[in-house]
Amino acid sequence: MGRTTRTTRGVIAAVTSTALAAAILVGTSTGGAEATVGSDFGVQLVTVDTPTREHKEKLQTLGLDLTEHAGHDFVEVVLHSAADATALRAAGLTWDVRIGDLAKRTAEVNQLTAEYAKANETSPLPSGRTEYRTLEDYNADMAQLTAIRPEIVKPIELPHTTLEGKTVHGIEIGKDVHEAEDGRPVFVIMGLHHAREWPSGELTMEFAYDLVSNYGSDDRITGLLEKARVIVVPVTNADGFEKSINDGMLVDLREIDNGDIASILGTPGNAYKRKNCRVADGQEPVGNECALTTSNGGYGVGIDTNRNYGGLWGGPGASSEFPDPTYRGAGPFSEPETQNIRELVSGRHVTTLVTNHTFSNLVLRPNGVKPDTIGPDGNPVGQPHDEEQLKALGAQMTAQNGYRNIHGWELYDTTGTTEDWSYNATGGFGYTFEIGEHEFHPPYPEVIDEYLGAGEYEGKGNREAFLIALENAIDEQTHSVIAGKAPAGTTLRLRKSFSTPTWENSIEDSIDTSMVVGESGKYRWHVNPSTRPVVMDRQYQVLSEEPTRSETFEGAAIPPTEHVDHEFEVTEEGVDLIDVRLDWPTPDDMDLEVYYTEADGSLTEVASSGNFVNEKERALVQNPKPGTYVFRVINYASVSPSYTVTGSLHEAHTETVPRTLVENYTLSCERDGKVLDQVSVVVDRGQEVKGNLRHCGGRKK
Ligand code: 0X9
Ligand code: ZN
Repeated sequence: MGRTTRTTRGVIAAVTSTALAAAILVGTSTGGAEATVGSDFGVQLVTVDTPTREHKEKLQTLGLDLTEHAGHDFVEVVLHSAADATALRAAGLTWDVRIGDLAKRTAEVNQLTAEYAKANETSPLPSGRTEYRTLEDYNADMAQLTAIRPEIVKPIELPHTTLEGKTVHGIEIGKDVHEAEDGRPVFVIMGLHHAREWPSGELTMEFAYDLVSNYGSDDRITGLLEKARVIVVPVTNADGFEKSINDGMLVDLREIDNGDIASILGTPGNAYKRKNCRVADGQEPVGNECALTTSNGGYGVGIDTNRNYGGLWGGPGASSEFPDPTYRGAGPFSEPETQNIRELVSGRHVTTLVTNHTFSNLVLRPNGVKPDTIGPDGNPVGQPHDEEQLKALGAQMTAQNGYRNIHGWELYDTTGTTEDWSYNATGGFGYTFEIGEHEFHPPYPEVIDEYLGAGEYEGKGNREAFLIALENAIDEQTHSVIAGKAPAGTTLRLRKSFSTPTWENSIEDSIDTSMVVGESGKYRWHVNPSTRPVVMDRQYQVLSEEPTRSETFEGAAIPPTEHVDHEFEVTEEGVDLIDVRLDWPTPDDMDLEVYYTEADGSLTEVASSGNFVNEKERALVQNPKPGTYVFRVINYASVSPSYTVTGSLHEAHTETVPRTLVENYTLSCERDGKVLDQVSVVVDRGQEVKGNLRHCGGRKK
């Protein structure tokens, strides 16, 4: 076994008095395997040593392609060029080359998928596929589903063509899908915001196959499609994906890496492209420019579509520099790919949304930045208003796929992501799935396992997680309902305009939706709440200044790479928090981990340092149960000083940023394009209200 992914942030929402400060200079020790630098530089996967938060912060400033495969003291990074290696070295960071010159091994690894496809005419997937789809395959499959079951499948062309002029396709699935909107809630599932994350499109497409082929024969799926409409957009970034998939199939490193760390990656050219085809701000690619600009592994061009959405656009965790891997673009929604999704989501009541990515086995929910981050309104960003429900649904889904159920920020800070906009602007629940454990696009058999579930998750998997997300979309407890009567055939409209805060400004946003009253003259419209989460009250935690008890341990020098443990007893019940601080006199690298001693004597890590700047090292344990805790002090430096480590018990209290607005929709009835009546409607989550339209005219003749 290689290193495993661990969470570095077990605790949340403690507010420090200082806002984010500048990164502190990291140690400059050298060593570790050096990358081969030369003109024949092959794409590499390296493991960069990040013993402290400062190392991670430094690494984040370098504009490199960081993977999410990261742990407490390492981050896996894709080096696309000799310049990338030079940047790492210049920053004083050390690394091990996990896999060098992956290009050479392309053929070797492609074979795994090819072998599977050869040995198996069909797979157990709903479509029976045995290998990755190309862009043409996706479009053909959507056309096929439309052709096979036209009564429940409607093709959708998203409104904006890509920078290369491609149409982005989707399908809408549901009972009577061709009839006018009848007030049913909408579930949206998407893939391939990031070009190289092939399984994210595969699982999205398989879910569509599953729904379509089981409608009418499977009661659960039939019921779901009677109550909801499902919109499937498997390839949101069609330009980028086309480059990635056409430029070579995968490389499986496990074969190469002696079964050590199972990981990624690398084929030549664009196989590991992440972004879209924007060649420079405001410019569209000419001819084959996007595909040809493979310098820096295809990083030479593009905007990160998952940093380009309007919500807090321009904030932490997104780069302002073209062509960094997380370049946010020239402005919020500057890209056709994000405009497409914006218009899709603003034109319906998308009560639940899933955006698929790869990898790391995670289900991520808002928010994208740490709760103690001071947001553009001058208050801590805090927890999402609907944290309890969002977390509960996340837990239901991760019980199916075995992933971790965490906030986006627990991975790393991001702003301008899909669901951080969609949730905060529309109130619809939104999740990012990071599918798969090891790599951006593994051999195809793993895609099958991720969908259907394997091992202890056999028969569950993401299939079941997606079905639960769809069930949530129809659950009235998690959205709102407007009900009433109006003459059959009347068009009802529900609208609202608002400003969505970006990091330094705001953008004009709106929701504009409609439905047609059915024959009965009664309607029930499943909508998102009228007041957006972003203006609702939200909570954050503040610690008592004085500890209720504290204990300090002093230690002498620790030899390099070794550690010393100190035991700290908690006998009190109901403690809110242990604040553990490690201090030493010189600027060396020391690290701190906190463990709980289980009944059998084994240690479970409950916290580690990493979140707090302007502190030497600090770890917080929330709601600690009584027992013996171990403070582990680790020396990463060649010269280690003496140190002190202090554990303090604190009370914490929850503060609330009050709701700033009560927002309403404007509900109107129209006939032949003429507005007959108009009222304002305020409706909260879980609530049903009457739509009091009185002047919608008599019964239709
Ligand atoms: O960085 C991203 O865009 C996502 N990871 S990926 O490796 N697939 O690129 C994670 C974004 C998750 N964060 C939030 N949605 N808050
Ligand atoms: Zn992604």
